[in-house]
Amino acid sequence: QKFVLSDVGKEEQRKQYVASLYPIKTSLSDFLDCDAPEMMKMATALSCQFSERYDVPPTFLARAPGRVNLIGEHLDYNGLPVIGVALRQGSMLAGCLDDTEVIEVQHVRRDVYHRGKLRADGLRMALENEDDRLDSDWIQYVSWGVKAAIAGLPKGKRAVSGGGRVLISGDLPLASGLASSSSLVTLSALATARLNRKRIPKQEIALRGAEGERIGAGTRGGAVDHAISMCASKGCAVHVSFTPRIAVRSLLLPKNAVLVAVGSNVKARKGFDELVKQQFNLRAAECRIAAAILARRLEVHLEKSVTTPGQLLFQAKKTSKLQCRTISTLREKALEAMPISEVVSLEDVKEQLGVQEVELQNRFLIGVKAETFAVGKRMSHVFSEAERVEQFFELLTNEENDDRAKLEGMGRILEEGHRSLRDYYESSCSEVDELVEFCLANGAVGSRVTGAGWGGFTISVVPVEKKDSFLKAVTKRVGKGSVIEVEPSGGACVLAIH
Ligand code: NG1
Ligand code: MG
Repeated sequence: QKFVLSDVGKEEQRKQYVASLYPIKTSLSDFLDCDAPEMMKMATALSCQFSERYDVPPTFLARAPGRVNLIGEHLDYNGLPVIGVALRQGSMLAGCLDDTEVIEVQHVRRDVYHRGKLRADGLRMALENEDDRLDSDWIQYVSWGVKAAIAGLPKGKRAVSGGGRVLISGDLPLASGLASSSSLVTLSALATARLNRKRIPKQEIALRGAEGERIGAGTRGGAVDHAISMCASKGCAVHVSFTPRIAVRSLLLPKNAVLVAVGSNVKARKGFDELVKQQFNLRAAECRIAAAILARRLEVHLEKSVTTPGQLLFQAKKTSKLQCRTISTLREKALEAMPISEVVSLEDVKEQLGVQEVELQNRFLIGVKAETFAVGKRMSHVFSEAERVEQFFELLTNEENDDRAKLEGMGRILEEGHRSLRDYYESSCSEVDELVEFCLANGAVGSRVTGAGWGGFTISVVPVEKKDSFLKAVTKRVGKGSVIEVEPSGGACVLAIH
């Protein structure tokens, strides 16, 4: 037989495509990515409860992990890379398909969560009259995931109805910066693909989930939570970049370092707490405004649709006059063009960008109500944080660094990251700052606020020999439920049950 190069190309492409699809596992330990008895118990209990509640056994399980960001905080929606780790903790679901066009949704904690029904396209149906003290907000997250997935499913005649029953459980602390909301949205999108008997790429689910959450919750966040949840590899940290398109790389962590997430017990419920949502969205608006002003000052052309610092860097690299190949040179140029102390008013923005009220509202503010914008401080965080992501990546991938150097380097980078979030991005709070100090005083080589902030969790790097004493000290301070020893999990997947 003749050797045809294009066939090899096609076969390679096909293999790559298959590898990009969300995985379907056939054994429980593969599905869970571990043999931990408590995880096995959780999955088995979920499956049993499903059978009890619905009188039929589930035909599949699905799980989507939460994540903890190591570095690159508030960079995803700014179009710049983030490094994080998928957690063993996350959201899990048991489901079965039927030939209706309705999805019945229940949570294992029926003492806390209302049950509900969604149309197969994600539209919410009227709640059944149950105890109205139960939380019904949570079903929104499910509906955003379903809607997002449906919008992304391959077009064409749908032969099946997409309906079924699902029972959901989870073991992530809520509203704490560990992506509890995104893991539920991602899980729901994944389950929707399954209910519709469709295999779609992991990254597609991640992007759809992020979009669904942005539209649904009204928070102007990015896709890092969903990307890590879908694309992580077991035992590894994940580097996610967004410009020009989403790309994921796995990184090995040094064996002498233990990562511990410690909660402040201050909740920041972005999706439903208007004050936190405004703060979060204000930061995103400040960054859009800053990127657009900087683009003008540095004479870099930005598309109207993407005014992010990430896009600024991408375009700056292509602008030969600027000689700006790296994030460090861009940072220097940005500092010259926009001092840290610079604050602009609404009038300044209009004047400097030459925009009218309508464009200002629709392109930059997007629902944010504010009079002034601390553009200098925000850019100081964004560019220095982007440099820290590069340093972190280099630290972990350069073979010349031994584990000791890696441990110490990670610690230093986390510490600098915290100072930047506290002083320049102003997304921490006093309880979290005190907790960071406490972690450092009890053996961590680096510690910082993680996730969106204004409360929630911290992440610490602890030398393995100090692990026990560190865990003891933090558990005494915040309680067992707020301490997570990070065990890097693989990404979301489905378990087919026959
Ligand atoms: P958390 O705090 O886990 O909800 C949020 C955003 C992320 C990212 C981080 C800050 C959403 C769904 N999540 O995460 O995209 O911007 O804050 O780094 O908006
Ligand atoms: Mg969230």
